[in-house]
Amino acid sequence: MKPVLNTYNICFLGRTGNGKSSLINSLFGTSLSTDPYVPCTKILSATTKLSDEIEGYDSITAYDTPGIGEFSSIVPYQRYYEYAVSNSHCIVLVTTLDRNDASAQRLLLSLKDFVNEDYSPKFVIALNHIDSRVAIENKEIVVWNETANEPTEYRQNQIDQRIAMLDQKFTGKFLPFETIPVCAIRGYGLDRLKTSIINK
Ligand SMILES: Nc1nc2c(ncn2[C@@H]2O[C@H](COP(=O)(O)OP(=O)(O)OP(=O)(O)O)[C@@H](O)[C@H]2O)c(=O)[nH]1
Ligand SMILES: [Mg+2]
Repeated sequence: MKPVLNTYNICFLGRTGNGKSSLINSLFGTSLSTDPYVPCTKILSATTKLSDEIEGYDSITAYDTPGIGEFSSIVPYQRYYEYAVSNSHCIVLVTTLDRNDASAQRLLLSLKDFVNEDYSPKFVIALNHIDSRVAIENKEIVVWNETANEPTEYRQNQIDQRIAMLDQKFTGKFLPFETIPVCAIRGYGLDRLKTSIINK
């Protein structure tokens, strides 16, 4: 008998360094390579974990993709993106507070025809790196409440503004979505992100 896994597939896309591999590691306990300085993921990887978290599925598969922005065109990795998107029940765009969204918008536009209608896939934007530091006139602003492990009020205002900006930029361009603020390395927002990813 040939065993079959009925697996729920999740594809992570986004600019290099935005934290796709880190988020997968935090969400699913994997050990994918990450790097603070140089583009890290160079091939498509699929990690499958047995799970009864999603009704009707035996496992969860996370597709980690190479980041966009490393080359002036996305052609070198395009086939990976097309394959992962066409096999996914949920597509996660990982972004940051940085306002540079043009490359992600172009990528999603190029992948629209590869969405698998049979899966009625979800689309989620993970707003990562929300603990990134900021200095104004050489004075560092406190953006993270270490005790509560959550953004400070100052940072929460920026997050709210960024979410409104993402609504403007991505609504009607790919699939309906919700944006979840997260911090991969501090474990913030991960339960909410997971719920959004797996709730059909
Ligand atoms: N401060 C902070 N650092 C983060 C966060 N998420 C990821 N990082 C760091 O950012 C760097 C890049 O993260 P990766 O997970 O390698 O990013 P990636 O999107 O997979 O990058 P590519 O594989 O090049 O596409 C690593 O050094 C991570 O430790 C976060 O929320 N906050
Ligand atoms: Mg990576």
